[in-house]
Amino acid sequence: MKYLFIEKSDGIGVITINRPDAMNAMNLDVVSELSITVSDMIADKEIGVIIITGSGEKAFVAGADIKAMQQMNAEDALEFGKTGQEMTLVIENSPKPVIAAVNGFALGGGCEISLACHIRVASENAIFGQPEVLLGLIPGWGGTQRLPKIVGTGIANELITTGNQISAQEAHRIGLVNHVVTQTELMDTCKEIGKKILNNGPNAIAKSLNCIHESFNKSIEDGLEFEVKAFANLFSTEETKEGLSAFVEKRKANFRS
Ligand code: CO8
Repeated sequence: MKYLFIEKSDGIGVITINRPDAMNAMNLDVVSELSITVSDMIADKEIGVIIITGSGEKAFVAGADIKAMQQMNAEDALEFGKTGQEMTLVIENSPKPVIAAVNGFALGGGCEISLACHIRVASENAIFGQPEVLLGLIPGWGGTQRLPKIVGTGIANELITTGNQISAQEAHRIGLVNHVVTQTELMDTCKEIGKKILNNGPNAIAKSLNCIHESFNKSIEDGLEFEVKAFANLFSTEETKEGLSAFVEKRKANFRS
């Protein structure tokens, strides 16, 4: 991969977006590489958790590539927008938790990549924002759809229409990120979360994420029905038998050998 560093160890895959001369901004090539790499990690039996971060100490991803967009017509923009949206769906629909390790600017498309991740952890210097309106644009990789679900409509309305950039602490206050840590602690914190997840049943994790995701599309009755079917289905898996037996036998469950 030209724009990504890929590292796999102890069940955790780390994808580092590396385009240092452009603050890790995403052109079509970077978008495609990220989609392919997340898909590969989803298919990789050795990987149970995925972390996405940016290289360097200044930027997670400073957005979609503005210089590339300056050259686009409406048709190009539709393709760029759709390809980016597909990338966010690959991340969001991953049955393996995807953690955003936000190490600096997460603006526009960069913020939107983090929104598609299941868990966001920020370093103290991280800055979040949807500044598209400053460019005469709107968020095009899911910002108008996912941000209100995460922080509420009123806050999303203000962030998107003002284009305000907010600190990691403010992002934490409004529930946009789960934790704020120093930059040196960032990757270890994400890996610690990843290790805790890896102790648990992979089917149960995947079904939990799926049920949470479906809660946005269903009435409470339909969502509960979806949940209880997923719950019951687990009882025919070896994983659930192992988890329940391990408790009764007073031993640690072994889900991943
Ligand atoms: N695209 C392209 N190049 C970028 C981008 C970007 N998003 N961000 C930074 N760069 C480049 C700069 O142009 C500069 O390059 P050069 O040295 O060749 O001039 C280099 O990175 C370093 O940047 P700065 O000198 O500006 O660094 P600063 O530390 O002064 O500032 C900032 C850092 C604050 C991050 C600043 O670069 C900035 O404001 N960047 C733009 C942020 C932004 O507006 N992002 C949103 C873009 S729009 C978007 O993401 C839409 C997503 C949906 C797409 C849907 C498709 C249809």
